[in-house]
Amino acid sequence: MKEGQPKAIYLKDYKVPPFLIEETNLHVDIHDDVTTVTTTLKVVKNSEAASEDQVHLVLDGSKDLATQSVAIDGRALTDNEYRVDDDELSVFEVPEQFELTTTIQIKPQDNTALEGLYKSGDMYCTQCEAEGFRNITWYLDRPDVMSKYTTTVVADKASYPILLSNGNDIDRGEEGDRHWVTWQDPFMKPAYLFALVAGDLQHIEDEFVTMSGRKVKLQIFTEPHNIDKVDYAMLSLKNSMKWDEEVYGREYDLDVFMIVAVESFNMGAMENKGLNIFNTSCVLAHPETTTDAAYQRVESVVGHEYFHNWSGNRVTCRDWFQLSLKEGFTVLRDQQFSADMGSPTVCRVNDVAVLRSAQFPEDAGPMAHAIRPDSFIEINNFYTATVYEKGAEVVGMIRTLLGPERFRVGTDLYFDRHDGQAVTTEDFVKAMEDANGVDFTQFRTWYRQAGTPVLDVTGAYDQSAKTFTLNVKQSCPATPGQDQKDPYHMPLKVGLLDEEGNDIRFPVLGLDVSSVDEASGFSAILNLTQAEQEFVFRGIESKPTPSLLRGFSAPVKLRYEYSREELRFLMSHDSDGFNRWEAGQRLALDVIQEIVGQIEAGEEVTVDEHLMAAFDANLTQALEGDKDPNLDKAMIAHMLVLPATSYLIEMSEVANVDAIHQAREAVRTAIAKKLSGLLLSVYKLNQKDVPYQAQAQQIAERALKNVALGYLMQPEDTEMVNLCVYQYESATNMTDRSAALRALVGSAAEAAQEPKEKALNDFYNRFQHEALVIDQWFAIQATCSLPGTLERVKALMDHDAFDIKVPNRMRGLVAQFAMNNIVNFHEASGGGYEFLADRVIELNGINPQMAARILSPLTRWRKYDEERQALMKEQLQRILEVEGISPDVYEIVTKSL
Ligand code: B3K
Ligand code: ZN
Repeated sequence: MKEGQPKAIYLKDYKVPPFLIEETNLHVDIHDDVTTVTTTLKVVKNSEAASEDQVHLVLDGSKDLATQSVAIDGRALTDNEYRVDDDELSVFEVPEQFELTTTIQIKPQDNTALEGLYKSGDMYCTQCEAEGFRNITWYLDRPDVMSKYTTTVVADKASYPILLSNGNDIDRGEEGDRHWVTWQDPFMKPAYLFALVAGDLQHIEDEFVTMSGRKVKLQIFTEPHNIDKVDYAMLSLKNSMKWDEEVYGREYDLDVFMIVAVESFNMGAMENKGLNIFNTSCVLAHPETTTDAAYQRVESVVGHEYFHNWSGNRVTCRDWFQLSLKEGFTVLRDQQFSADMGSPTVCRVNDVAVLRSAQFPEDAGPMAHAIRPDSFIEINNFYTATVYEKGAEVVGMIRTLLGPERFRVGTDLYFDRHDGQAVTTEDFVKAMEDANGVDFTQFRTWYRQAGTPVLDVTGAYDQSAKTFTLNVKQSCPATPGQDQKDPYHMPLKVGLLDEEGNDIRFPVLGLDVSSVDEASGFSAILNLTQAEQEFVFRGIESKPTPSLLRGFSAPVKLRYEYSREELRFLMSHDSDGFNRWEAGQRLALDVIQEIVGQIEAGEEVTVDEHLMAAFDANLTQALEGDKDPNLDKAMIAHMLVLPATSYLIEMSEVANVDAIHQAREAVRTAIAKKLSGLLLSVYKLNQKDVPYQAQAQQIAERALKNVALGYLMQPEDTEMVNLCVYQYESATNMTDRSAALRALVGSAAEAAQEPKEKALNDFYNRFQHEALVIDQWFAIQATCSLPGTLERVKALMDHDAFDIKVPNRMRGLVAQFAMNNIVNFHEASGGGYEFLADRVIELNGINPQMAARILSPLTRWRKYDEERQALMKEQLQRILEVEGISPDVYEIVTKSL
C-alpha cells in the first residue's frame, strides 16, 4: 500500500481513456529465477479525450515490475524522459501516435497474491481480472482499452513443454534447451482477458461443429495425474456450446477453445479469451473423488465461463462499476443452462437458497451495495453475491417482465449493437427497451439501490362481490449511504388456488398484468410499481389461497400471514413447484422460530404437529413415488432439508445463535425419532448398487438416501452408527462416502467416537494424493457442529497437508469453519473470532484478496448480542491496526466498523 489511506474511486468520475492501444506485442521469457517481459504497444491519442490529459502517457503497473528500459519508436529514453513511481509509469510529452517498448523483470515464483503471472505448483499461469495485468507489464489496465494481442512465450523445453496464450498459435520454434510459441488473438480485448500458461501438461481433445459448420478444436489441459478427470468438463463444454447456439443464437468465434486446470486459484475460474483457466475444483470430476454437487458445479462453471465469450468478452464492461453487466447476465445464463440440463425447479430452489443465505445478509450488512456500485476502494471486494446472484435476479426480472421471446429479441439487439464494445448496464437496459418498445425507467432503480426490498401483502375475500383483493406494500430498508429508497418496478407472479387446490383461471382484465403464464397451471405476472398497490381479482367463487411470488419472481422478502394449515395446503397442492418448497420452508421457519422462543423462555420444547405431518407426507410420497407425479425424488430430498442456520439468523432481528442451533437440532431429532421407520425405508429403497453416473435420477436417489441418513444419525443409536460405517466402507462413489463420513464426524453418539477417527484416517490415507478430496477432509472436520471443533481446527492448521497459501486448502479449513460452522465460530468466548482475525492478519501479507474474502463473517456483528458484538469489533479493530494493511482488507474493515 502507498503512503496514506487507500482512496475510493467513483463512477461519477469516469473519463474516457486518454490513449488507446491498437496493438499489443508481448515477449515473455520465463526462467526459474526471473521472467523478462518485453512489451511493444502501438499507442494513439484518443480523439474523444481531452487534450490536456494527453501530454504525458501514464501507465498502470506495480512496484514488483523491475523496469529495465523504456523506448519510443525504437529510441531508448533517458531518465528525465520518463518516471517510475510505485505503480505508475509516466512517459513525458508523447507524440500523436508512437510505439512504446518497455522491458521489465518479475518473479512469478514469489507471487503469492496469485494475481498477474504466478506459479501454481510447477506450472506458470495468469489471473488478470480485474487488475492483474498491471503485475505483468506497464499498461493501460482498464477494460475500455481494447487491443489486438500477439504473445510469444519462451521457456525451458523439458520443464514447460506446453506454452499457451489467447487465440491461435501462429509460429513456434526451439533453440538449444529452450523453445517458444507465438499466439495471436484476432479479437480486440481488454487486458483482463489476457492469459498465459506454461507447464508440463497433458490434454484431452474433442471437436465441436458450430451452427454455421465451422470446426472448433476443444482441449482441456491438466497436470498428468488429473488427466483421467476431465471428461465430464468436456461433455459440459460441448453441451454449453450447443445450448448457447439454441437459446441465445450465439456461436463460438475462434478455431480453438482451451481450458487449463490449476490448483492454486483465488476463485472458481476465469473466462480469458479462448483460454479459460479453471480452479481444479470447478473442472475435475471422477466418481471416486467427486460428489454429485461438485459434478453439478463443474457443469455450471464450465457453462458460465463459456457463456462469457459473448456476455463479457465480445461485449465487455466499460469500467468495473459495470461488473454486473457481464456477471449478472452470465449467472442468469448459466442458471438457465443448468435448469435445461436438469430439473428447473430443483435448480431454482438451489439458486434461491444461495441468494438468501449469501446475498440477503450482504444486502443487510455494512458492505451493502447496489448491483452497480458507485464507488469502491478495491474492486476485488466487489465480486460479490450482490453483483453476481442479485445481478442475475435483476436480469431475470427483465426476462420475466418481457417473456422469453421478447427477452431474446432484446439480447439479440444488445449483442449486435455492442459487439466489440466496452459498455454499461445502461446500454443493456436500453437495448431491452429499444428492441421491445417498453419503458424501463423505473426498473433502473434496481441498478442503483442496495438493500433487499420487503413486500407486505394482505389478502381479503369478499363473498358477495366475488372478489379477492391483494394489497401489496413495498419498502426497502436503509443501507449505508442510502436512507431513502424509491419504489421498484418488479414482477409479482401470483396464482390463486381453489378449495381443491386447483389453480383458478381468473380473468386478468383490469389487473395491471405484464403477462399470463399457463405452463403448468394458471398465474399472472403483476406489475408492482408503487409503494402501495391493490389488485382486485374478480369472479372468484370461493375464498382462494394465494400462491405469491411464484418461481421467486423478484429478489425480495415477502411477508404474508399464512396459517400453518394454508402452508400445508400449498405444500401439497401448489402447481408452482418452487412455491411448494417455499411453503415447506415457511412452515419450518415458523416452527423453528417458535421453538427459539420456547428455549429463550426456558419452556419445554414442542415441535408442532403440522411440521411433523408435512415430513410424514413427504417421506410417504418418497416411498410411493407415483402418488404425486409433480413431486419427484430430487424435490422431496430438498423438501426434507430444514432452512439453513445462516438463513434463520438472517430472519432474526438479533440472532440468538445457540438457541437457533438448538431449535434446529431439536426439530431434526424429533423428526428422526418419530419418523424413523419411514426414514429407514426411504434410505433402503434408494440404496442402489449401480455404476455411478452423474445423471438426474441417480443424483436424486443419492440425495434422498443421504438426507435420510443424516436424520437417522441424529439420535444416538448404535445400530444407525453401524449402518453409517457400512455405507462409508462400502461406498463406490464420493457422494456416498463423504455423506457417511460427515454424518459420523457430526455424531455425538458414544458408539460413533472410535469409528469416526478410524474413518477419518482411512479417508486421509486413501485420498492423500487427491488434493480436492483432502480439501473435503478438512472441510468435513471444520464444519462439525459438536463442541471442541475450534480446537480441532487449530490442530489441523499444523497438519502437514495444510498450506494457507493454497486457496482451496485455506478455504477448506478456515473459511468453512468461519462461514459454515456458525455455532462454533460464534462460541461465546470469542475464540472463533480471534482465530479468524489471526488468519486474516496472516493472509493479509500473502494474499490480500483471500484475506478480505474470509473476513466477512466478522463484519456481520450487528446481528448478534452485545457481548458477541463487542468481541467481534475488538477483532476488527485489531486487524485495522496491522501494519501494512492491504487496501482489500482496509476497505472491508473500515466499512464495517
Ligand atoms: N470473471 C471471473 C472472476 C474474476 C474475479 C477477480 N477477482 C470469473 C467469473 O465470474 O466468471
Ligand atoms: Zn463470471
